[in-house]
Amino acid sequence: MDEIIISRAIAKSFMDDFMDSMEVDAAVVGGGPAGLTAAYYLSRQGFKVSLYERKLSIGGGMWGGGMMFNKIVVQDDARPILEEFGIACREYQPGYHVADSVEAVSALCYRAAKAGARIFNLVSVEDVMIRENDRVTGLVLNWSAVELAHLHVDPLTIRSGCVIDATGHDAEVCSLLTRKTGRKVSSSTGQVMGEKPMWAELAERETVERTGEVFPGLLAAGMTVNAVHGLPRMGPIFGGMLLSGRKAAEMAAAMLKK
Ligand code: 48F
Repeated sequence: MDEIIISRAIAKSFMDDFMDSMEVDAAVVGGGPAGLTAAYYLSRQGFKVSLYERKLSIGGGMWGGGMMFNKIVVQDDARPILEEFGIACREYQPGYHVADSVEAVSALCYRAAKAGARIFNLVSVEDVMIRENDRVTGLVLNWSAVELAHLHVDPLTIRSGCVIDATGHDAEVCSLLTRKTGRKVSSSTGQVMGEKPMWAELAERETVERTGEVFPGLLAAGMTVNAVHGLPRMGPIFGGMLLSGRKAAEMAAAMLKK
């Protein structure tokens, strides 16, 4: 065993993937359930997709289920998505299906990667690229370690046909867009309004209904939708995240085909 060959294999393979991802069809920010689902459905259709996740582990807020009881609940509408991913679930009572959160995250991650999505963990999106036609055309990336250590290191940039903000409760891409450029997103105030108190039924319905383009070239999926539009949170029911991710993929695909 030669350590240098191992090191070369890692560095070269990573750089090949990174170089090949400099221009993609869709860039997903955030590796929670919404982002992973969107990445899977887009990749499965043959689109070139990269996903950036700030943390070491992919999965966002799904690992911990509810209050660290590592089970999740989904409603009837979302059960076919669990089945599509091969995630076992059982009906707890009519309309409420329970799955294991560790199995669910693992399956979402595995199937997204197998479908062809390039998943880059430990990478933070710190800015967007906007071009003359006032459209989001790419992302500005840096290592999360740089961010955490507050190092003054300039980032790198990728070009993308569209961007999906799936960064969860903080709606980070939408927030930085409004903050840095003064431009408005499609919420009623034009700003990221912030999520409202818990109301599972309403939040689950609206998160799916309001999933979509919030600025030219930029779509919101998952909890980002609730944060942008000032919708309630829903807690550990995850069907809306999966359905929103799938809808974002459908809308992105339609946009890319134009
Ligand atoms: O928070 P997260 O799981 O968002 P989601 O997919 O699902 C929300 C649920 O987990 C739950 C809920 C609904 O049941 O209330 O909270 O909408 O995943 C978002 C991921 O985005 C990453 C973050 O680390 C997390 O894993 N992230 C956030 N900002 C950035 C980022 C950024 N600037 N760059 C890269 N990754």
